[in-house]
Amino acid sequence: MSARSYRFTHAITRRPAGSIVQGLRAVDTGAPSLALMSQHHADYVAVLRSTGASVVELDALEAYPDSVFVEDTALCLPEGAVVMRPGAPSRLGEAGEMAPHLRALYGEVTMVTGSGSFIEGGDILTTETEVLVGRSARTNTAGIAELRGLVTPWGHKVREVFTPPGVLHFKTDCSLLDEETILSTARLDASGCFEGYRVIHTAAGEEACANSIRFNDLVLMPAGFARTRDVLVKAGYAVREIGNSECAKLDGGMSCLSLRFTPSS
Ligand code: CIR
Repeated sequence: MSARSYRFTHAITRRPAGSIVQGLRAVDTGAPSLALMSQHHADYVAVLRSTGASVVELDALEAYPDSVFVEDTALCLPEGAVVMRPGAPSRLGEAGEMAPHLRALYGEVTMVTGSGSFIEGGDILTTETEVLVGRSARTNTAGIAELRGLVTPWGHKVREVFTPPGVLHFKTDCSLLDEETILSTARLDASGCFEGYRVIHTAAGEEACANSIRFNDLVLMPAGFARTRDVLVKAGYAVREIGNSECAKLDGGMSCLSLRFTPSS
């Protein structure tokens, strides 16, 4: 196996904007601190770079409060990138802002364009063998069908699954750990969507750390979830914990903060 689902030469991130205080959130638990979020963001970028990857840090986009969460703007595969159509109206324009940066690094960049198609990168988990896409309040069947049409010619299999009610994105509740292993909340795993994979559950009460990422040799997880961290360390993963208190106020975690890829052209 090539491990192309978690070995990456590149990542794109975007610095948080002052407008982050207006970012979307399911429940208001107070305004995020831009200073602390920026510090956590710098730590995150440093850990990505420590694996040897080249990390592009884009400037903050004040017009889009949630633009630090770049993952939702595109799906990056080895063969090419697909620019998403975010289902959150305030985020729709973010995708177009990302397109030129992807074109600078990729030979092939396509777009989801249908006016009724909505899809956000947070709903997409790419494993070694398939692309799982969760229907959610942000991602609909039309968006998934359009994505399937774009990536099938590149040799990818798209499987439509669903995001549990009340959960923002599919990947809010899961992450890829290696070729065969998924970190998942018990509630998402109960849907049966990971049949055939080895699944490690987040510890009870630690569901908020399911949004972690495997990036080259490291697993980046939000700080503060000791029981799940210990399970991962015991299972042999090299874990790095990153402060996530401010992004968590906006329902964001480790995956949202980067696009991770190895362009093949
Ligand atoms: C939003 O609601 O769109 C942002 N506040 C959080 C986006 C998190 N993105 C992700 O999980 N991929």
